[in-house]
Amino acid sequence: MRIALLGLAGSGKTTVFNAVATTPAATPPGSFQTETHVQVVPVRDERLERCREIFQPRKYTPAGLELHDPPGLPEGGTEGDKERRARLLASARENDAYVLVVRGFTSPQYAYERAEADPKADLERLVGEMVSADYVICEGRAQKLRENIQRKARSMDQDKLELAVLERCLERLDAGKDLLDLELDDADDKRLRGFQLFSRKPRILLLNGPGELSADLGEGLPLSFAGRLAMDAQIDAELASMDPADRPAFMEEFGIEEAAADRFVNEVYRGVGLLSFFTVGEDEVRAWTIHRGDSAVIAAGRIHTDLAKGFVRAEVFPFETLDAAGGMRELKAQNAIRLEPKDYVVKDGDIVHIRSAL
Ligand SMILES: Nc1nc2c(ncn2[C@@H]2O[C@H](COP(=O)(O)OP(=O)(O)OP(=O)(O)O)[C@@H](O)[C@H]2O)c(=O)[nH]1
Ligand SMILES: [Mg+2]
Repeated sequence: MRIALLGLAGSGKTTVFNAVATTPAATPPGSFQTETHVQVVPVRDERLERCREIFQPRKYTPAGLELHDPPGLPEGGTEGDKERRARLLASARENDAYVLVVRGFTSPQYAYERAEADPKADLERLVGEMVSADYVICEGRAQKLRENIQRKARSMDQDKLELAVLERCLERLDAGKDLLDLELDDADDKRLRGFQLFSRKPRILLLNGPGELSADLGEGLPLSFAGRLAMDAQIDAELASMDPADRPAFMEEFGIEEAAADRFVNEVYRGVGLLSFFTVGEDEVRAWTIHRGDSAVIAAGRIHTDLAKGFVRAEVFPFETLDAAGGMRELKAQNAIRLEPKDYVVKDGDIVHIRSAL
């Protein structure tokens, strides 16, 4: 899973990145950022830790979210600003989901158009940029297809089908509607996938600052949110940079109940509809991320494409059964391992072993 932080310049994305990631970004917050920071954020899971205890594996690999922190979208209406925004958005398209970071703190130290926070206005602006970037892509391609059809190009039949789905998208974008809940058959979904539209991907709203998340933030916009959270990233980043031994006292002082990384990961998992399944053994105990509703053969493919190709059956049992049994020998004695076919829907916390003919 590849997740990107998107926001206006100086909304605190890099500070959020530092609060969530294991090591701080190369460009410190507040300085001019040109590169995208990337880091895999480990998904902490007590169930996996218990598996480690049981198997004492040589290798231990938690699930990870690949987090990207690109430079922010500059404000300003010059041609240069517009081009830079377009370029930054274009390079952010290949992510699976987005966390939209809006500034909820006042700061005179950064080159903002205004020092005061106005999360509602900033969010409207950001969403507007994303939607119009999608519009430009759909319209540009639709124009090209209309020309092809008019001159009866060889690809005309396919072009007509593609144009039809793009026109449905354009109509919705025009009406200020999301494309996430636009129901498409598999063929149309595939036709659209290559465009990597923001409006077809899940987003989470993150208010960065000391304030509470007001219930109406994010309402009534053309893009909807699958999850919402507030974070005082500067404090959380400071916490993340501390010696683990000093953290509890700091958390107590600032009334922080859960580390930002865990809240962030949980909200992304919940919002995007992700779950973890585990593979276990003395060699390795490992967690894998898939989407809710994914089948056993998709899970197999996450581990290795050969396992999906040669899929015979999946041996499955829930983590809780192993936890209660205390070990594999006890579990086997209880006959608790099920054999499941390709289309079995994998559950969160399933422990899976793929039987493959390859
Ligand atoms: N008071 C306060 N300041 C913050 C917070 N988060 C970030 N800042 C400050 O805001 C400024 C911008 O923070 P960055 O994290 O660099 O913001 P950014 O979105 O990564 O900026 P760009 O990469 O330039 O778009 C820095 O001076 C931060 O110290 C916060 O939660 N509270
Ligand atoms: Mg930054």
